[in-house]
Amino acid sequence: MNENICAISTSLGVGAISIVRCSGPDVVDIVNKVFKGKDLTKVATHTINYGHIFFEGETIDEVLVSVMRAPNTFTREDVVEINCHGGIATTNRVLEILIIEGCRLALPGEFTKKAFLNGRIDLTMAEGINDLIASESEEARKYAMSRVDGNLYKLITKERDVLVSLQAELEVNFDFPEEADNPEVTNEHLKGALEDIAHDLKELIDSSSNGAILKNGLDVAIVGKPNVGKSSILNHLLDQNKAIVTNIAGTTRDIVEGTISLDGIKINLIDTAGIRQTDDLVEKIGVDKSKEILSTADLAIYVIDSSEEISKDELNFIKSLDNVKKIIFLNKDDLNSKIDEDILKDFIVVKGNTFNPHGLDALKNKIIELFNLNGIKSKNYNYLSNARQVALVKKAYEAINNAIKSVDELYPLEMIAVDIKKAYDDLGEIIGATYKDELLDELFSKFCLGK
Ligand SMILES: Nc1nc2c(ncn2[C@@H]2O[C@H](COP(=O)(O)OP(=O)(O)OP(=O)(O)O)[C@@H](O)[C@H]2O)c(=O)[nH]1
Ligand SMILES: [Mg+2]
Repeated sequence: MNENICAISTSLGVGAISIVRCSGPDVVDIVNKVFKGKDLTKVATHTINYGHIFFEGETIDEVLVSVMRAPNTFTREDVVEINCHGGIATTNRVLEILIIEGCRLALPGEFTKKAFLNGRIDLTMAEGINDLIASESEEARKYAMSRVDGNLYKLITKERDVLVSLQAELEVNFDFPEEADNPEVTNEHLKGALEDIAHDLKELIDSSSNGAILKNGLDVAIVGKPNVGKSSILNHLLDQNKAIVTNIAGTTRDIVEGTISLDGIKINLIDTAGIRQTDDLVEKIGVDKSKEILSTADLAIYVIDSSEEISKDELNFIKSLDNVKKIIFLNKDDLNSKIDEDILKDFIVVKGNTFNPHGLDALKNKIIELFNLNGIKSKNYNYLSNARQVALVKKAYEAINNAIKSVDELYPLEMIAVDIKKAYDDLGEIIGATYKDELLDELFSKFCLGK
C-alpha cells in the first residue's frame, strides 16, 4: 500500500497532452529529482507548476506538473500528475524515468484500489468510475455518475442501518429479557420491518435489468425473410448507407451493425441475413447466424413485406420466437397490402416504409414504450450495476426471507438474528465493508491502466 506507483493515465497515442500520474508517499521527491523549475517539495498543495523534465543532462519535455498533497487527493496519498506532450515516445520516456527514479508501474485500476483501501470511495463508487470511463451514451454516463456520486452506496447503507438497529433490538431482548425498560420486540413489529426490507431488496433485484439497459444499451436484431427491406430499415435508422441494398433476395450475408441513441440510450442495431431455406453455403451460414442473434437479442424487429401474403410457415416461425421480445414491422406500406392483419392480432405491429419516416418514427416510439425507456431514467438511477451486486442482494433477500419464516414459526430470537446478520454482511460486501483480497484483485484488474 505504501509503494510509489506510476502510470500513463491518458490513452497512449498521438494527442496534444498526455498525463503521467504517480501516487505514494515519496512521489513529490521522486518527480522533483527530474524536474527543472520550482522546488516541488516546497510548492503549495494543489498547484500546477511549469518546468522541464530533465534526465542525465538531457531535456526530455516541457511540462506542467500538478502537485497534490495527501489527504485531499483521489488516492488519499500524495499525487503528482505530469502533463507532458502527447504521443508515444515522450510519454513513455517520462514514465520510464519515473520508474528508474523509484516508482513502480501501477497495476490496472491500482489508483482506484488505493482510493478504496484508503476509504475515499466504496466499491459501488469504484465500479461506477470504471463504468463512467466506459460509457458510450448519455444515459450510461448519467447512470455511472449517479453511482460515483454515491447514490447506490447510500441506498445499500440505508438498508444496512435498518438491519443493524433491528439486530440491536433483538440482542437487547435476548441478552436481558427480564429488564422491564427494554422495548419488547413484537413479532408484528419484527415481521413488518423485515418485510419492508425484503420488498426493497426485491425491487432492487427486479429492476437490475434496467441498469443493464442504461449501461450496455439494447441489442435489437432486424430479422425476416429475404428482400423485405431489413437493410433499408437499418440504413434509415442509422441515417447512413451502411448495408448494401438491392432487389436481389439474399443480398445481406453477414451481420451489419450500427448504433443509434434513443432518448439517450444506446441501441445496437443488427441487420441480419434474410431467413430462408437455401443450398448456398455462404447464405446458409448467414441464416444460421441470424437465428443465433435472435436467441441473444433484447428485441427482434421482425420485418414483413406487406405487399406479399404471409405464409403459414412464416407465421409459425414468428410464433416460435417466444423467447425474445418482438415488434412486427409491416414494411412497404407504400404498396398495396396483401396482409390479413387479423392473423397478427396477438403481436405488436407497426406499419411503415423506408421512403417516409412515419413508420420508422412509430417503430422507435414503440421501442421506447416497450422497454419503458423514459421510466427507467426517472428513478434516480438507483439500479444494481453488475452480476456481483445482483448475486449479493439475492443472498441478502434469501436471508431476510428465512428470517421472516423464522418469525412466523416463532423460532428463538437468536436464530432470527443470525439471518439478519447474514443479510447485513451480504449487503456489506456490495459496498466493500467486508471483502476478500481475491475479489479486489478481480474487480480492479478490469480497470484501465492509470485509473
Ligand atoms: N416499395 C418499397 N420498397 C422497399 C421498401 N424498403 C425496401 N424496399 C426495397 O426492397 C428491396 C430489398 O431491400 P433490402 O433492404 O435489401 O432488403 P433485405 O431484407 O435487407 O434483403 P436481404 O438482405 O436480401 O435479406 C430493395 O429493392 C429496396 O429498395 C419500402 O418500404 N417500400
Ligand atoms: Mg439485407
